[in-house]
Amino acid sequence: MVHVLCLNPSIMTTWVPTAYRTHTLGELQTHGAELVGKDVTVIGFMEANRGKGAICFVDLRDGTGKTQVFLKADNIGEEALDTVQRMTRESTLQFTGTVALKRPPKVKEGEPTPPPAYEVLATSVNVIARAEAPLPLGVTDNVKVELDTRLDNRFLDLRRAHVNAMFRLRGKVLQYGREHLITEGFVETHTPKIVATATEGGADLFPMQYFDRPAFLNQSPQLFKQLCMSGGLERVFEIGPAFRAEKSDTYRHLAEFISFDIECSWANDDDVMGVLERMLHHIWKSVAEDEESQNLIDVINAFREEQGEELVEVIVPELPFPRVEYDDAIRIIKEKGGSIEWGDDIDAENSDLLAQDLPQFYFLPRWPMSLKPFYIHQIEGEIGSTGEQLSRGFDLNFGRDEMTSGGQREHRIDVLIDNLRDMDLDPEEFEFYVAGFRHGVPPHAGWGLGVERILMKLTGAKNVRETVLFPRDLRRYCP
Ligand code: AMO
Repeated sequence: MVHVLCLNPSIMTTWVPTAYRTHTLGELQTHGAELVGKDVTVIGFMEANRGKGAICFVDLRDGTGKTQVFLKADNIGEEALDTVQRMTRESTLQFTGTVALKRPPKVKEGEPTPPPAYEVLATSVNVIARAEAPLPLGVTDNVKVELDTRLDNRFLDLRRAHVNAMFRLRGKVLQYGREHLITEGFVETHTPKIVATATEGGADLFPMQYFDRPAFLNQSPQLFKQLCMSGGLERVFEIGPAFRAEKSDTYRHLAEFISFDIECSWANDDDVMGVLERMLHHIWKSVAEDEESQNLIDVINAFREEQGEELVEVIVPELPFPRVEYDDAIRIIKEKGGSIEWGDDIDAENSDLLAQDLPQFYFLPRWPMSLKPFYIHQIEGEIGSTGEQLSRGFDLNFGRDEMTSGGQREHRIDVLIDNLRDMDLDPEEFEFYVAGFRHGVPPHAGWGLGVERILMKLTGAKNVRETVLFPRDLRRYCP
């Protein structure tokens, strides 16, 4: 089955020819009428070759589309023709030739005539790289391949249209997210990934050697983005790697993921929930409305249809997202027969019960302080139904899965130090962070969003690894 590849060249406003091609294959199709009779040089992967004797047809694919190349012994010479006829699939070939209107396919009566297509009548060929045969996995065949085989051969897996579309869409999602935050006055920052202390708890740290001292890979930009607030940057965001040595071997846990973080001064938990829902609304709306993203979703759906899987529907979520306070969430889960007690974390199975009525995005605000990290602000004077201190920490779920954690932060240095001690952490070890609170810090709030989990929801992927080029998990760190 042949899928149309993805990028729409009409959206590329500044196409610049390169040393290896004068035109992309997508461009040949969208601008074919203007190019008929002109000489072009194109390059791509050979999906298939057909024809024996004095002629041959090549299906050539690049990152923007596909084009048929027609070879005739009279034009190209017998030796070149023979080379192409014996070429292996997925080899890289460069052709020079003339653009021509392709003969229209025969259509049955009553069926619509397809739009005109264009081909290249080749006058020369250059074999850039011959692909070894057999391929470790088929690029265009409709054969089920195990995820491990795919990840071991990701370079080839990526040539499959729906996989390629996933990563182009990933880029779009980040673009829309950035775009939105910039309109709300956020500035993009980068914080260190090599750190001296834990951020999110000691157990999940990857140790490393930093010259002659021990160090760690950072679990989250948390402490540094807060220091930016102390420094008066007011509104920052970061899209960068976070590392967790989690022993969880599940469909949604990675050892390295991309954390999309914000931190916002003079703001509380409600304020940053607003930023989050507006950003996600913008992302979903843009995917639903931007032609290029729609094209990518269509490619993903074409594959899903072939596999007999449910098609992805991009449903733009309504604003505001529902909010179910922790207290109420526990009550609802209990009413629905879930096994949970006040003070327990809400795992995916119990979230399934909430998701019966809330299949999309919903916030879970006001968690017990005991379940949240030391940097979260408590809600003065507010206690839950069992008398425990409530916090300004929240989660955002999509159905059963957690997408985001966030909250207002503790900005009062004395309470912060107490919180550290209460959680058996040594304030001395956090001196670089606590110091940022000594000279006054704006009240502030923020959140961290798992990019891969968002992509899962948008594309219907069942495993978070599908959304990562080269995933790192309990078992895999190569390639
Ligand atoms: P938290 O630890 O909940 O919060 O992480 C935030 C979000 O990151 C994603 N995530 C993961 N994704 C894949 N694999 C993992 N192992 C993994 N761990 C987390 C989830 C999660 O909701 N500092 C806080 C955020 C904040 O308060 O600003 C933090 O890191 O989608």
